[in-house]
Amino acid sequence: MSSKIGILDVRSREVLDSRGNPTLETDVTVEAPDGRVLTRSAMVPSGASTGSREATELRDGDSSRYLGKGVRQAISHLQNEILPRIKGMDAASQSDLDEAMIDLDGTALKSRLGANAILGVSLASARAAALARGTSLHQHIADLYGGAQGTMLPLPMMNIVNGGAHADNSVDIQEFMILPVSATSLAEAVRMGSEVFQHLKRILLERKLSTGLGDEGGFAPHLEGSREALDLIADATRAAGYALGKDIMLGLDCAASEFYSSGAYQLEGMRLDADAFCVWLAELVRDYPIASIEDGMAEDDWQGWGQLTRMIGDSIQLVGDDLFVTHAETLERGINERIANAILIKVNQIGTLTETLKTIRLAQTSGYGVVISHRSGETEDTFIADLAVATNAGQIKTGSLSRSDRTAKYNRLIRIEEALGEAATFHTSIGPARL
Ligand code: 2PG
Ligand code: MG
Repeated sequence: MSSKIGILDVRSREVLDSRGNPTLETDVTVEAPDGRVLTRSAMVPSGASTGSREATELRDGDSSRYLGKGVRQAISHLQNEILPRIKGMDAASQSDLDEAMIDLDGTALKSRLGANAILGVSLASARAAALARGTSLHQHIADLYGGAQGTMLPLPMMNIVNGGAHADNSVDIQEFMILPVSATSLAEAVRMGSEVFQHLKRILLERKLSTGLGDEGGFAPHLEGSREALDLIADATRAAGYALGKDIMLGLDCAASEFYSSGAYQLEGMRLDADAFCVWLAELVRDYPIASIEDGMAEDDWQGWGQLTRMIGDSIQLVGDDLFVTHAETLERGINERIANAILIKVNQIGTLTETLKTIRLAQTSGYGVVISHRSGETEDTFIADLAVATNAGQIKTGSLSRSDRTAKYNRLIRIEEALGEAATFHTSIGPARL
């Protein structure tokens, strides 16, 4: 009997993401070594504040359907090119499979076939292979990754106030996150986050501020600026009975590329050069217990990034998202130039599981922190929860404590923690996990 998990078929369809835009749901059917025919699926996420060097999300551009956002071209590439190439390949040989699709595409950013077409196959194949092997997805990915025990539950960074490209409010900073560092388990961290979230809602209501939600399920009221958002979160934390700076730390995603133009950072009515913006951020860190800042500087402002890293990189986590776009070579440049000290990992920024694991490996072996991340356009797919545990990433960013596209990931982590039982550990420090 062969031990191969042969790919029999691939199918894909347009389904809706959390913003109501179409995305791919891709099924991969395999034949297990014992002859069972099994099918598993994956859905592809989509960003709003995207880095300019991200892998290409192929959209039809046909304005008569879904305002041009249809993904039928990507689906037809799957049927006509990807399926004939990978049919019969072994779903357990993830790197061979991913390399075959990368070669077939032949472009740097997967723009010919579409990174969305390729990613769906890559993730669904991993799921099908796990099922055929009779193992959980996180264990299967841990086996692919090698070295990691795959038992560490990540510290969640919960985005409870949404701004920037994720909300139609007056807040320029994109994400205000809480990090429940005194939790002793993932389930407890989720409970703490939920309690702060509910108190925040009550406080917003009392102050006659909107409790409408942004794309990632955080509140999106009109506010004076970042300090008002941080003060509201501080009040909610205290009201929930937690000590800010002890039980709960704060995190930001500035998504600074979104408000950087003509060499200046333009936010909250100010126009700051890189020097002045670094000082502005350093003052926020001085005044609030902020433990992590993502995309504090714009993706093209490597000089500014270097300066920010020198200024506050020893005391807090600085996460590169649009800066590194989950790209190993770009991360390598960052490591060599001492830029940032952590990386955000998004599977659709790079387009295959194999390349994602390679970038995580590079970060971990270089002492950089790893934050596995959702996109603002998500689905009910929970792949990233398994990915975070499998690689002992230590941190995950997957939105607020509301909206099923966000809570699905927390709920999946709760189940993984329960299934791991005594073997489960929980990462409570910010920065690189001990491997
Ligand atoms: C980010 C992400 C996820 P988007 O900037 O980190 O929070 O947003 O998916 O819109 O790029
Ligand atoms: Mg970001």
